[in-house]
Amino acid sequence: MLAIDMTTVPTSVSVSPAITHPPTPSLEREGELVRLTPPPRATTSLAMLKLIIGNKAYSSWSLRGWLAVKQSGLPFEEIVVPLYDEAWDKVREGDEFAPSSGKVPILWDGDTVVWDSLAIVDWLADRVGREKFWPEDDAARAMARSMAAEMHSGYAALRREHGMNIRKRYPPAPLSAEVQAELTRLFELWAQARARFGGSGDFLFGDFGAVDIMFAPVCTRLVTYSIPVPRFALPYLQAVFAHPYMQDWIADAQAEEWVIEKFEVAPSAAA
Ligand SMILES: N[C@@H](CCC(=O)N[C@@H](CS)C(=O)NCC(=O)O)C(=O)O
Repeated sequence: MLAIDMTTVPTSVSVSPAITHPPTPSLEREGELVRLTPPPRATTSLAMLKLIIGNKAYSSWSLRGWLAVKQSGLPFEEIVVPLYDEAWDKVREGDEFAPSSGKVPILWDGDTVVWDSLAIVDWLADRVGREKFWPEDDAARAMARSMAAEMHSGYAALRREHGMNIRKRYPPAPLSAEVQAELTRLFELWAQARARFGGSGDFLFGDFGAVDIMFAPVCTRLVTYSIPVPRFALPYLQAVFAHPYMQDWIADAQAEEWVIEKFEVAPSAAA
């Protein structure tokens, strides 16, 4: 992991390795040199991916982006930027943050940028093959895509009231009606996915993929806040936590020294 402090965050896009191209055919026309084809552009595939993320302890969207890049199998440089510290406002104004308007995760693929976790999943699926992220079966894939999108746009109360905090364990506490309703919906979808498409695999659609990536921070919240989980979901949670990528992320989160006080507040006090 490359954890860097704010002063070393690059403020400009990294330069791709030098690439040599075959000469472009050209012709003379009335003394003017005219190119027959535009000069070939450097393909993004030759530059190493660069992923900018926030604190591993707290940044749930960063976890999704990071898992997606890991799942792609592509080599990448990882830049961890501590959120909301004294340098944050300045750092998020930097060139590399501009496309996302200062939010993480941001994936630079050469001179191409993708931000927003679900877009990053899709970009990488296009790059390395859909099968690494999405089920092959049409009905399964339709449900998987819907669930991933629903996670991305929904479960607002759960996200608001139970922020991700990998390092923390709170005792069980009453849940708001909104959160309870969202969890009912969530477990219903998990149960359907497992029953219809889980097969012999450990994850929602069998193999680890985009849907598990999108729900990974929910899994950590369930543990952090000691939220009761239906029996069928326990093996799924265990599989998510046992996944090597999750193990790596959690170890890094535990080792992080940054503390964001506003995210260290017990949910009852926060409500
Ligand atoms: N919809 C975006 C959400 C990105 C997001 O809100 N990231 C948070 C960190 S978890 C962030 O950058 N917050 C900093 C800020 O809003 O100033 C995604 O899917 O990536």
